[in-house]
Amino acid sequence: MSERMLLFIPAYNCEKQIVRVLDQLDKKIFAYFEETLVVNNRSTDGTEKVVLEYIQAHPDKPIRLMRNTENYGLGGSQKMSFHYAIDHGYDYVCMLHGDDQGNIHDFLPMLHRGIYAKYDCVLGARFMPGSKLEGYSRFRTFGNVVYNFIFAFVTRRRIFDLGSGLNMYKVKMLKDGFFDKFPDNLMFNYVMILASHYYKHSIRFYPVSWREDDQVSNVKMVSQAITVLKMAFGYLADRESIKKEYREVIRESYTCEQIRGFSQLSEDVEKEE
Ligand SMILES: Nc1nc2c(ncn2[C@@H]2O[C@H](COP(=O)(O)OP(=O)(O)O)[C@@H](O)[C@H]2O)c(=O)[nH]1
Ligand SMILES: [Mg+2]
Repeated sequence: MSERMLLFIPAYNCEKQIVRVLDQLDKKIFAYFEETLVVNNRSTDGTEKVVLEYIQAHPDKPIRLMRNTENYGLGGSQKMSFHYAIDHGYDYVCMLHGDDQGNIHDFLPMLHRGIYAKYDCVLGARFMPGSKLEGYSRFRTFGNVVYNFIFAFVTRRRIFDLGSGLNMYKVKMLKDGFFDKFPDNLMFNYVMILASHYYKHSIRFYPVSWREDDQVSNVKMVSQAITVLKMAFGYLADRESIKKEYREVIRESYTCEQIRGFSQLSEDVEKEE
């Protein structure tokens, strides 16, 4: 494998779903991804315990369990993982949410065809021809489509999702840390879309499936909708605002500790391929 790819799974209080996500990871997936980081964002449930047990029961899977030094939010967990990818010499970094709403296999045709190589990022899209939604209310879908249009107006390009849980980024594009001051919460990806306009990143939306069954969404719909709208129009009024401090808590760095690695044996096998 000449291109090195990292998969990371942000996980926060998803003890019921995380095992199903790890079960998605099979030989086809590991043919592309050298290692998978499960990033436990200081869950208060049994997330860490079930992941630990899973790694012990599946020594053949190159899965590493990490724990953030503090709860960094979803945006902060992405920053931590992006920097891990940069520091460890990866070429691509892919995120898959830990609550089993998406499916990494949706990206296989994209990986197989090498589409990722032609863009700075490939963003999983839930609201695009070819996407599949399960358990999403019409109201929620409608709200998302309206917001996609607003962001399309602001960024002057078609937008099919503001932040699904399955995205792939070229590490080269992340190296200067342009995202370090972006929000640490669930709004991180919205600002990433605005930034792609400012920094002229090339984006490819790719249709994915997304389901909601036993997951609890933490998106506080109304308050978040208003904040997001302010961000979009704030950027429209002043594009330099993309460089401002978006966080509530300012941090120097985003760090984690390893709770459990994978066996040397599987690491050696990986290297030989
Ligand atoms: N809400 C929340 N999710 C986090 C955090 N850290 C990691 N995550 C993970 O981020 C993903 C998205 O969160 P979720 O609340 O499901 O948002 P949504 O699916 O985008 O509506 C889930 O897989 C969580 O496990 C955090 O601090 N807060
Ligand atoms: Mg979710």
